[in-house]
Amino acid sequence: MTAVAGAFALGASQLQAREFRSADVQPADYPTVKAVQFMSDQLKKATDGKYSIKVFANSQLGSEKDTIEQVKLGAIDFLRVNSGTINTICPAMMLPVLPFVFRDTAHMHAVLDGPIGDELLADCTSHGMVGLAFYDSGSRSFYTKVPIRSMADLKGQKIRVQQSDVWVSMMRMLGANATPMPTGEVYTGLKTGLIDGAENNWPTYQSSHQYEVAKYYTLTEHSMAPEVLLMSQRLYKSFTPAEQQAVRQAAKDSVPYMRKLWQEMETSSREIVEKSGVQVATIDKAPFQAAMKPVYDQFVTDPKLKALLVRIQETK
Ligand code: BDP
Repeated sequence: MTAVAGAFALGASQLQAREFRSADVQPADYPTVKAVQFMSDQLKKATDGKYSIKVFANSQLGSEKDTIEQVKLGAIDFLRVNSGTINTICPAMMLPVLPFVFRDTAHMHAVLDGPIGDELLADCTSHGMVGLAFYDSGSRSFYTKVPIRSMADLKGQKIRVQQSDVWVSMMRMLGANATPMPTGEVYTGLKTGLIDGAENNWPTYQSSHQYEVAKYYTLTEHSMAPEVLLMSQRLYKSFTPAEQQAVRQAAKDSVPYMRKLWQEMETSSREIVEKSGVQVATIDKAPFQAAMKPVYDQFVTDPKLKALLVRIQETK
């Protein structure tokens, strides 16, 4: 009798089993993609096989801008995106993008792992999404076809940026010409000369092969814009409270896993790039910090955001 009941229960849950779709612009072996696959395994265990997630890597479901719209509508279930693009929808997400806002990785983790991180994620809730977790993305530096020895060398350079006003403004403040475009188009843009340079972390620079076409990497480390994992609010609302808890937990559990992969890839990507003959240069960051500072007053005007910014800066 028990065995029959058990078998029936299994059949019922199999009937209901659902595989959700998650979008990512990065390639299949990138830490963000692997982390969401890890999360899927956790979720599957926690829901007795009912729910799992399939990650569509490599911009298969569209650019970040497009997939943000789709997750808002509920057409895509999950989305791993960068704070640099999602801030066009959830304004609080602009704060972790701001130039030199984090002193270092430890400061960033202290902010994002605590209540401030939860408040930043919650800002997406009123926009049809539920923010689940932050993932690391290291720091972003410029890479160009010509050496950048001082800030003046960026003047007039066509620099690709993420599709967001705050990035366009930051480039203007440095004297560069901002060219917003989806990440999937940057390699070709560099190769054809549509743009002169871009800025990103080691793993993106390497895995996208951009290092083969823009061979001067200058360590400005001007932004630590983290990655964000979101889901459609419509889907979230269709879950029972226990399922909502399970999905949040699975997302949180994937964070340490992601961080380990991230550290490994930062090192290996840098090695690959340096071995290929890319010229890596350090530079005095102070002029960059000073030139980009007005972006704070320009974009952080809402009193709530201002208060959050102060809390970020005061976090030990
Ligand atoms: C990478 C992020 C990716 C962004 C990309 C960009 O992982 O999500 O799309 O930067 O610059 O670091 O657009």
